[in-house]
Amino acid sequence: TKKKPLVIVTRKLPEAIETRMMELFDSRLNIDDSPMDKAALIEAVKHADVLVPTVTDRIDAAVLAHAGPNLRLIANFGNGIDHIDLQTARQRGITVTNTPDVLTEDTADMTMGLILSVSRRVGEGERLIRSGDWNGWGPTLMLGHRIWGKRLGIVGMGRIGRALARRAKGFGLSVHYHNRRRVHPDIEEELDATYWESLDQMLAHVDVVSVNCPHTPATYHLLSARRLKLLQPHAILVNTARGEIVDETALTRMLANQEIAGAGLDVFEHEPAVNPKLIELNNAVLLPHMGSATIEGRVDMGEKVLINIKTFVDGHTPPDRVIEGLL
Ligand code: 8YV
Repeated sequence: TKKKPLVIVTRKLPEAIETRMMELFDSRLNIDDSPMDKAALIEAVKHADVLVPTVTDRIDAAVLAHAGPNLRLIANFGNGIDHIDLQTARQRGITVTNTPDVLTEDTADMTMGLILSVSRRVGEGERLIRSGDWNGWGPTLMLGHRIWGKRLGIVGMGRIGRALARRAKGFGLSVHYHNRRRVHPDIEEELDATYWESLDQMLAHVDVVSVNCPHTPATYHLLSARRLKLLQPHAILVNTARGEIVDETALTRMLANQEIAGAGLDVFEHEPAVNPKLIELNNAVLLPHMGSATIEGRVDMGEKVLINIKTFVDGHTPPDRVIEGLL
């Protein structure tokens, strides 16, 4: 029989996935979930046939320079692959896969949760009770803004953007979007979504902005200081995509000066570091990158990883091969 491929997994995955991983492959798991430093990553790419990284592993050209001849597949546990240098991987003949679809709905849920939390001051209300200072109901206590009847502008109408649009419609928001390409008219109609070719114009028009595009060189600081200034003072911004898409320093300044009303952030420019000024702000709801963090979703992601590896080592094109030019 053929020798099983050596699969190195950088983080601890759900138990059911690890069990299957051990059955199928010669798997090296990360039992205590201690993060791999650069030296450990380099060791891993030297020896593995398949590497399973996560968003916390920076697989850049410097790491890939040490890739051994056996490394043929990087099967990412997660959808975003901005932490992997795709060009270098391609040049070295390494296939990259991700885990789309299975985290779409969970991430859209969390995005909706952030929109509600910011506009209805969920974090502030929680803090008031926990501080012990709550004196009881009052007619002007903790007033937020209603979201029904407001305009939502989605930046990036891919899978998560569309799942968010469906939810937003149910909450009575009107849906606007900006995307590199206009989506199919049937989808636009189904989602009741209005296309804005100009991101600038959409930003000036909406009450809520949600960032749902991938982080690529083209979207780095897409929401720049200049663009953020186009937002209306009552607008709120939520980001469940990647911190790098928004100029965090400019956003923080605008929140502090109340130039926009609030922000809900699940992702940050320099994770796990969070701008200390953001932490002091009451009008920011901050979450530790948990947009897709459901028990079910993590298992689904793991199953996707298993299928991608299995298909690849059996000699076929894995279902979730990342195609560089498409991003
Ligand atoms: C994952 C994410 O938890 O999939 C993504 O792009 O940001 C998260 O849903 C993370 O990537 C795991 O690697």
